[in-house]
Amino acid sequence: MTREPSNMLHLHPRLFVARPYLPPRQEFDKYLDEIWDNRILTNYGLLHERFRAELSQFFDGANVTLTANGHLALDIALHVLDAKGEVITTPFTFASTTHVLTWNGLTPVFCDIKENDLTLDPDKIEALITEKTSAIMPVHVYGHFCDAEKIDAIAEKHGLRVIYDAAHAFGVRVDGKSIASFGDVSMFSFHATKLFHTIEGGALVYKNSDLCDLYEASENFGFCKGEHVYIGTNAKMNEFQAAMGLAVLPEFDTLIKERKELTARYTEHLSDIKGVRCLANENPRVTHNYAYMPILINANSFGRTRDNLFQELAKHNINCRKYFYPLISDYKAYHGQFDSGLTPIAAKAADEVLCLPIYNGLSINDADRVCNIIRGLYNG
Ligand code: T4K
Repeated sequence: MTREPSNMLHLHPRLFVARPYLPPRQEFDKYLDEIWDNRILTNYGLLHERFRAELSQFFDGANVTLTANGHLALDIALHVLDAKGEVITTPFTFASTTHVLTWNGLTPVFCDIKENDLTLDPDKIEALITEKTSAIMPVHVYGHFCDAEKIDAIAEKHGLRVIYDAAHAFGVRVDGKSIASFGDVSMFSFHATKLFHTIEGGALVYKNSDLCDLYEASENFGFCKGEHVYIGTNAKMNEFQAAMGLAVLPEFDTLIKERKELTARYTEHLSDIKGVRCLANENPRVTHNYAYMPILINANSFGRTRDNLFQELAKHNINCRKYFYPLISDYKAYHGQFDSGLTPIAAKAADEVLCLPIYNGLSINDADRVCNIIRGLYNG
């Protein structure tokens, strides 16, 4: 495969790692009309409650607390579950997962990940548990299902809470049941870059109905049934966000179908290139959401580093992302506090990973073009 001549580059539209799906305007407008009619903009309006009910159904009847974004949802979960001291988590994630711990005065204890799917390695958790450990916070990274049965069993044995960062895992099902059925609580992000979004937004999904009041009050200044029973923050989802959620949710199956086709195309065209590994969703128990299209570049076999490939693709107007580089333990913000040498698989993944464009509106031809350019850059 030859490289595209430089005078052709401008003919191609810019590709992004992610793009929000925007529903037909009339679908959104019909909810805006309701907002204009009743002038309730926030604080548990009708759209919020309708959206919450629809999501609860989507999550097999679980309890749902809607939030302004996913990060604040994690924050609330830590407070509600009374996390203290040390929390075992992965360094291979977005800043939010770790920052929410340190911001709350908790100590992240980084556990390495599994080579096959880059989720937390349950076999390495127990060695990290101390008398200060209060919780485990795994991440279903790229929507890949963590080894949740094992993680939950370890937590139960040691009396720990489990808060799943399921920011990427909306719609994933395991043995036919929602991925939110594991742990104490799961957090979903509805940020614009996510496959399902409410502009900004998030949700906590949990089974324990005894905690509903506490979750709800925690995002509303601690108000519960008209009284300040608890101490809380402000993380409520507003009516415009709920309107977007209501307009996008009916399209969920179509969006997943498009992503599945794109993923299959990428995988088919990239799998035989030496040094390129598609991080496949291989678990047969899992119905995937194809949230991201991560590949791992082995520089020795491919003949170029991940960083070089990233730059070359950018020259072709293809804007990928190094989700997740640098490893959180190597962030400047945490200088001198962690040793990424203790999580070698995560460190290697951070150096090799590249997320390719995947979103509604990206055509199969676009995916082919990305693959052809990568093939042309093979230098082994
Ligand atoms: N835990 C995990 C594991 C997470 O990944 C995240 C968020 C969270 C927790 C926290 O959830 P939230 O509080 O965000 O709900 C993006 C997102 O901002 C962030 O939500 C997400 N993870 C993270 C993985 O990706 P950036 O800095 O890469 O986003 P940005 O603005 O550079 O956008 C990426 C591409 O998307 C751009 O090239 C253009 C396109 N884009 C973006 C926006 C915002 C659009 O086309 N339209 C848009 O409106 O972090």
